[in-house]
Amino acid sequence: SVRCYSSQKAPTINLFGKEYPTDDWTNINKSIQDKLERNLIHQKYHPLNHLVNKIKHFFYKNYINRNGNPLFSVYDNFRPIVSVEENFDSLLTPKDHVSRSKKDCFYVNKDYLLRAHTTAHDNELIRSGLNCFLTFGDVYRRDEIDAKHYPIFHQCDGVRLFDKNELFRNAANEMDIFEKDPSNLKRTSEKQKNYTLDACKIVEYDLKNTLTNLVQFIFGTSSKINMKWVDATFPFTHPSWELEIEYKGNWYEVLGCGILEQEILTNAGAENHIAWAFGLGLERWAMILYDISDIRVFWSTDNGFLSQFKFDDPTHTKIIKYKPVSVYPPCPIDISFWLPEPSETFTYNSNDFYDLVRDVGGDLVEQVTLIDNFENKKTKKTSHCYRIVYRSMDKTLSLAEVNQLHKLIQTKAAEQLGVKIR
Ligand code: FA5
Ligand code: MG
Repeated sequence: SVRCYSSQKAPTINLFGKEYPTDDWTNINKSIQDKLERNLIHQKYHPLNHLVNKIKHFFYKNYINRNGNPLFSVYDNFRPIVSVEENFDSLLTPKDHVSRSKKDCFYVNKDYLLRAHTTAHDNELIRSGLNCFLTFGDVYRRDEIDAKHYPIFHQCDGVRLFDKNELFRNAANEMDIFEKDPSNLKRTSEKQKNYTLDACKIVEYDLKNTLTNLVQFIFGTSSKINMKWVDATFPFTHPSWELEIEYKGNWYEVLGCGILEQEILTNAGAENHIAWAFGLGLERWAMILYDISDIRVFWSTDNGFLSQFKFDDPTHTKIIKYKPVSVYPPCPIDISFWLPEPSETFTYNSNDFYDLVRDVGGDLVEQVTLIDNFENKKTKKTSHCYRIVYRSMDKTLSLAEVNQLHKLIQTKAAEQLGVKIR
């Protein structure tokens, strides 16, 4: 079926000054395009920039090689456009995995997308011969809109490879990374098929130790923090874990990690190694560190926000708590419509509507929620009702202003998604 935007789609899309051909997969809207070059992690005094500097500092300070140089190389300047191969195939994501869907990703076209995670660069960096590296960057996922979700956020990925000598040091003559005993050549909950349990346990310990120390370093100065490891699954690691930390009485997932699948190392020319990998969400960390309750404020250009972070922090121990600036009242309005009947022209899904609202309303939209969904048994038609909460970070919105915006959303939804406003 043809997607809703295809009727008005231009033959190319311009990203970072380069024209990319569009096709049925293209679904990058203008509000995303406008933010591609904001470069928040490089903006001096931005809270994400502070956090990136702290994480770099932690790895520079604690991991030094024999020559006194930092062990980890840092990459924080890769463009977010990656191939489907890099984002998914190179990481063993099955061809039919849900995470590939254009419902969830921003595709440039069928071959390229805005990376959905910074893990997308792991394969290439391992292939280039690196053993330890960190990548920082903006990542893109189509999602609902609220204080905790924004279609662009930022991640830091880290990878560390070990060969036999690095892993076992003085015991290297006695121990092996690769299993020799045929009866142990199997995948279990604790290890991959070809690796020994010893090797997996040491790598698991090193990974968890590194990340626990990082958490202590970043948050520990403010108060005692509770954390717990939870078993997880990723296509590219096994075993895998998530780390949750407690903040104001709730548990928040702050990272995913695990032992990199051996096949990825082999494909990247690093056979004879075992590796750990992790990926963490910078906004999550910054929100906890600075007490920021709304993820949209990271995009604020308001001085009331940015001026609170204007400090130099040479020791990387300064903790400040953010005072929210959005004191203006929310304005909720509902929108109801009949979904298009299945046809060749329109295939409705809620994420298209969320994107459209974000596109038209920009950051004046705080939240969109589906509050009612019913089918008329006779006509077989389905109706959706969404509540859109409008709120500005900078001022009280007038009713006239909000109504105008709401009308525009109604008109565009009818035009672009083929829905019938009720
Ligand atoms: C990943 O993206 C994996 N690439 C992480 C990984 C890397 C696992 C290497 C193993 C090895 P996930 O989708 O769970 O996993 O996101 C990782 C982190 O990003 C989460 O723990 C969370 O801190 C953050 N995150 C995820 N989704 C969002 C979101 N919508 N908004 C803000 N932060 C998010
Ligand atoms: Mg997760």
